Amino acid sequence: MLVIFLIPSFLFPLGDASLPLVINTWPFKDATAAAWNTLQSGGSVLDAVEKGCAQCEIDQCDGTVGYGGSPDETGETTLDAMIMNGDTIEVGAVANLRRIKNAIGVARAVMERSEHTFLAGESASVFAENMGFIAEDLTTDKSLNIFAEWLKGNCQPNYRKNVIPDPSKHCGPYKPITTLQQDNRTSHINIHSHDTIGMIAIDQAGHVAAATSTNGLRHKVPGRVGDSPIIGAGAYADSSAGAAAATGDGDVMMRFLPSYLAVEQMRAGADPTTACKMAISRIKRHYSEFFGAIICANTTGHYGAACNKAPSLSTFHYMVADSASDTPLLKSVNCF
Ligand code: SD4
Repeated sequence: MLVIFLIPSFLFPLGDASLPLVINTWPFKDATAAAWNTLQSGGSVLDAVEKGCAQCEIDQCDGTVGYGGSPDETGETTLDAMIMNGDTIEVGAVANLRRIKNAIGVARAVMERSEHTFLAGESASVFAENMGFIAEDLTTDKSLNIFAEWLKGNCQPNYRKNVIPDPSKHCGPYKPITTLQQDNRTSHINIHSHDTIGMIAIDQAGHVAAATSTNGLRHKVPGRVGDSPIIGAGAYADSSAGAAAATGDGDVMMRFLPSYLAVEQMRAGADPTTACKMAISRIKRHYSEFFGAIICANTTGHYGAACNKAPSLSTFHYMVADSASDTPLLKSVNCF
């Protein structure tokens, strides 16, 4: 039985520095434990982040990772995932993956069994099936129910604009209107409808890896890809600097490559908390109310996190396991 202790991060402005280290977004403690146990039993940092994210795919963490969550406009669940080796800067990513539950496993297969970096859509699923992943229906009673309720509520909320019929009142099919209206994007995203797992592992020798896995955004337009599988947006890892992983409104966040920015700030000497804050601040300049958070860790095992204070996010929770704790600890940071 895992015990979780809540420790406010202001008590440790730089975080504890203790390697090895596992850190992940949101209070997904079983994922942290899976990654930590993998490291403890001799697995690599890549194995650790893969196992950690895979645990969330099995557990359907908050319904926002793995099968049976976030049905799109047609009711289908599709998955995005990415894994990055900070030693070699190799990456494997999949987006809009259909029918395969183990998206992070497929991302790793893209990295290790092809010369490519990123596969998307139906063809990514065919690749996965050829690599031995089992094709299954990702729909569950829960996702069917979410979809049915959404249809009953006139397809609200949705992510359409500049179309007829008026998407704020009606379901599609939609057609474009000729004159584009002012973009007054209202975020339909909040702590309940939207999160993802982003994970970093660093071993004693300073090898760094990062990974993400998500089922994206509830009621997304089919084909939509979030920030999670985008290299430098959802996560980034470089064993000469550190790693970062982001969570939140991917449609906005991917425009700023926040994970890459944070890693480069750490390379330039910023401590992880400062690097995380700089990445959030960059987005805030343009989208003051965006929903999002980021975790950062450097190669000495210092870590931090930051989040944007938004109507639905005032405190961000994340998990840490390191040799000082030897068990997953729940951490929190106040958003700014
Ligand atoms: C996305 N950022 O698809 C991802 C997943 C998520 O919090 O929910 N992040 O936008």
